[in-house]
This record gives sequence, structure tokens and C-alpha cells, in this order.
Amino acid sequence: MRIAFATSHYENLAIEYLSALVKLDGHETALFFEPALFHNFFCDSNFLHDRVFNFRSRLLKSLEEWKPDIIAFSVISDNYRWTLDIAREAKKLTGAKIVFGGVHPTSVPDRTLAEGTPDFIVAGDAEEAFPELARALAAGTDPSGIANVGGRSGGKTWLNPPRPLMKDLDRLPFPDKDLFYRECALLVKKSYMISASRGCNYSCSYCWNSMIRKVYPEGFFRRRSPENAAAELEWAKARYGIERVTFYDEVFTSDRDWLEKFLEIYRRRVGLPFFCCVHPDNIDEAVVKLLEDSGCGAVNIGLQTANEDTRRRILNRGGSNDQAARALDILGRSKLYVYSNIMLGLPGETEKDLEGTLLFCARHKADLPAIYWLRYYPGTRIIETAGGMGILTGEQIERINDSREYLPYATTGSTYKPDMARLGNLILLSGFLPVAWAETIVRRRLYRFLPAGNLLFPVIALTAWIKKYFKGKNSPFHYLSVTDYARFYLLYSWRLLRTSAARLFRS
Ligand code: B12
Ligand code: SF4
Repeated sequence: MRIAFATSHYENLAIEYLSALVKLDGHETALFFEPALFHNFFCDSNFLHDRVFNFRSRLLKSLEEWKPDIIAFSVISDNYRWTLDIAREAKKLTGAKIVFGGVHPTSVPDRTLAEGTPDFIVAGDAEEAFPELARALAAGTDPSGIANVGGRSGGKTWLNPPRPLMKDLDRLPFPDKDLFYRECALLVKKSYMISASRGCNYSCSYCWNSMIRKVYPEGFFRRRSPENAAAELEWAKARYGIERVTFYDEVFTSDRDWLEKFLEIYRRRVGLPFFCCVHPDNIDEAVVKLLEDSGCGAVNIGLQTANEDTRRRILNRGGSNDQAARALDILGRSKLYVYSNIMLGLPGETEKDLEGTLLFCARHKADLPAIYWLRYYPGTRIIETAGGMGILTGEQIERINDSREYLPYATTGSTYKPDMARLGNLILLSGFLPVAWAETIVRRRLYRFLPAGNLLFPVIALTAWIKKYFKGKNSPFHYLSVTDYARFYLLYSWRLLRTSAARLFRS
């Protein structure tokens, strides 16, 4: 069978794993990629994206020419509408079976099926279900009994319960990185994308991990062995010459024993600079030293709010402010570049709460205290809380579940308020703000005179530059540099021009 994966914006680990798995069964796979120029985190212009740099017809044409039997999409709520549009047209052009999998169909499977576009969905883990579905479609046998799979027959939708989770992740082949490296080495080579675990031990109410617990109440968290994760990186280093690594594990430092074993192998056999996410609960001097000595250049740590009560009751995040302060202070004394995450627009949040968060961030400094507006995602616990508090209406929840609004949480989220945005901008700058100044600003409410426009991206760029030149800190996140972005845009503009010229010439 010929299996096409269509996606946009970024490299996608799920696609890479699923491609590697179905190839073991002898299927052929290909990637169809929409680079989403002028429609991303940094730069969003409908005019430029839809009218000038529109890759849609190019993508559909290549799909038609490749003649796939299955077109598979990895769907999160943010790309659900794009996915529906492409899938509908691709189905008409190719007659291929359409399969949706990933976070969005897992969160709202019935609605996704009822929408009518996908022939099948896979809800939850798909390493076993998707190859089984492909086998059934290839053999022409009935797929309606496959665990985790849903579909439509006789005008009705059906969804099978999930199978037991695959406990031993070491059984999986390494992800099929060639798919993305062939498409655009520039996008992926900057930092190798890997995850040594699945899921999280925590269950914060705004996070997908609070939703997946409903599908797998016995727990979803699993970790690869240190040996297996290190072997993938050794392989990638030899095969692609990668220069650094981004660990997409939800909390890389959650198991001290694993961390020590893994980093011991990593230092000897991989030895590249890396980036990872940590949690205030498991940061102490020893862990930070271990990270520094192993090549870690930057970490991301979540604080979300300095209001302990909101953190516990609304966000389902335990841990005291003392603990968070200790973690930030230890990290602040290290060589690591520290991104902290603050969420704005939480249910019931007041100006006083944000003032408290600002003072906390000024006292316990991160290199970049990044602010994000809460965005409500389907199936997450915080929706029930906000519904119960009368903050979200039933109709709004319906719209969220159908992903009817595109609200990037870096700039607006679902909860943007201009007054709060002014304070948010000050939090963003709190890494540079002396404590006494922060106290005066709060006492006199001087933040009222700040702009309400989002300063996140200029501050990310400026801080990276200042920290590099004055503190010698690098921020080896997955982001491309401005020059890389320029090259990325040039490359795809050239490809678009070439395809259009070839089509003009043919006609
Ligand atoms: C890595 C990651 C990223 C990376 C790469 C994104 C990408 N395209 O892969 C980066 C940093 C770029 C990123 C960006 C964003 N992300 Co992100 N990201 C993640 C993270 C931490 C891990 C995903 C991952 O690779 N897991 C490992 C793979 C193997 O597992 P998996 O994706 O769950 O896939 C399994 C199943 O879901 C299923 N499956 C998945 N796809 C498919 C496809 C088919 C055909 C089938 C059959 C099955 C299937 O099979 C896989 C194997 O079992 C998740 C959190 C999480 N744990 O999922 C958030 C997460 C997916 N991101 C999220 C968000 C919101 C974003 C952003 C919108 C943030 C922003 N404001 O910019 C952007 C948008 C990205 C985009 N357009 O794709 C949300 C999505 C919530 C939602 N309901 O949609 C998540 C769930 C985190 C959260 N807040 O809860 N992200
Ligand atoms: S610690 Fe992070 S990944 Fe884990 S549940 Fe909370 S927000 Fe999600």
C-alpha cells in the first residue's frame, strides 16, 4: 500500500514513528508538507499565507500524482481545520482512505468521526492500531474490530475501546527521520527531535495529560530505557551529523535514577548540547550540576502563576512557591539558560494575582519568563472548571471542541485582556527588572502606561542576544535563527515558483 502523511509547520514525531512501523510491513510511505509561510508562531498574515504563499494546490497536486491508498493526518486542535480542508479535497482527487490520529481525534473522537471527512480515526496510541488498520485495508478485510480504531459504516459511526498500552517502548523502531530530512533538512537539522518517554506523571488541568488520563485511567506515562534512547542519538549523529538535541519529554528530570543512568551514557556516546523541560519539584543542586556537566544548555520550567491556591485548585499543579523559588534560584546561579512559563488569563485571575506573579518573577529571576495566554483545549479538565465557574458557556465549549477558533496562545489564547496584557509584558521583562523597581511599579500601578501589544517575540530575540553577549549563555531551543528562517522562506518560495513555472510551461 502507498501511505501518504500530510502535515504542516513542523517535524512530527508521531508521523516518523508510524512511517517506520508500516514500512516494516512492506508499505511505501511519503511526506506531503505545507511549510505554512507567514502563518506561524512568529509571523501571521492571512493575506500573505492564503494569497501569495499558498502551498495548498501544490500539496494537493503532488498527492494526486503520488496516488496514495491511504492519506494519514496527525491532528492537534490547532491544525484540525487545515486538516479537514486538505483531507476533503485530497479525498475527492485521489479516492484514498482518510485516516486521522493524534491529540484532537483522541480528545473528541465522536465529533471528529461525525464531521464526516475521515474514513477512520485512531484514538490514543497508534503504534499497533495503525499498522493493523493498514494491513486490513491492504487485505480488504473488515477493520471494524480493531482496538483504538473508529470509523463509519451504514451511516453510523463506531469507535472501539483502546487496547492495553505498549509498556515496553524499546520495542519500537527508531523514527523514520528521512521523511523530514529529505523534505527540509534545514527545518530539522538544527536540533534533533527525540522523546525518551510518553505522557507525564502530572496531570495539570490545562494540559493534554489531563485528557489522556480519561482514556487510560491506569496511567499513560512510560519511559524508554537509557540505553535505547542513547542508541537512537548515536545512530542519528552518525547518520545525519546532528549538532544538538531537543528532548520533547514532558518532564525530562522526573526520575533521578533514570536521569543519572541516561546522562552517564549520553556524555560518553553522544556529548551534544541539549535542551529539555524540567519541573520545580525535581530541581536541586545535584540535578542542575548533572545537567550542566552533560551538555545541557537550556531548560524550560513551568511556574504558571505565583498564586498557590489557583495553581493547586484551578491548575491541579501542586508544589509550593518556596519550592518554585528554590528551583529558580538554583537554576539562576547555573550556566543554564532558563525559560520559565507563566500563564495569563486563568479562571478567576485578578490584577492582584498578576502583580504577585510579577513580584515573584522579579525576585526569582529566569533568563526569559515567557508569558502565554491560557487556551482551552478539548477534553482538558480546566474546561469543566471554567464551565462550573460560569466562565465558559456550553456554546463556547462546543466551539472549543470543534476547534472553530484559531487563537494562538502566544499572542491571544482564549482569554486575552488588554489590561492584563500590560502586566504580562512587565512579567516578560522581569528578568531585567530590579526588585525595588518592580515593587514601586506595582505600588503605583505604573504598568498601566505600558503597551498592551504582545512583546513576546521581540523579547525572546533581544534576551537571547543580551544573554549571549553579556553572560555567555546560549539558548539552544528548537527555534531556528532569523537567518535560518530567511533561508527556509527562500527555499520554499523558490520551490513554489518552480512548480508554478513548470505548470505554466506545461499548459
Ligand atoms: C513535541 C510537541 C510539539 C513540537 C512539535 C509539534 C509536532 N507537530 O509534532 C512543537 C514544539 C513544534 C510543538 C508546537 C505546538 N504545539 Co505541541 N506538543 C508537543 C508534545 C510535547 C509532544 C508530541 C509528540 O511528539 N509526542 C510523541 C508522539 C509519538 O506521540 P503523539 O504525538 O501523541 O502520537 C501518538 C498518538 O497521538 C497517535 N497519533 C499521532 N498522530 C497520528 C497520526 C495518525 C495518522 C495516526 C493513525 C495516529 C497518530 O499515534 C502516536 C503514537 O502512538 C505534545 C504533548 C504530548 N504529549 O502529546 C504537545 C502538544 C501536541 N502541543 C500542543 C500545542 C497546543 C502546540 C502549539 C499550538 C503551541 C503553539 N502555541 O505554538 C504548536 C502547534 C504545532 C503544530 N502546528 O503542529 C498541544 C495540543 C493540544 C491540542 N488539543 O491540540 C499538546 C498536546 C500539548 C498540550 N498543551 O497539551 N509541539
Ligand atoms: S507537568 Fe507539564 S506536561 Fe506534565 S501535566 Fe503538567 S503541564 Fe502537562
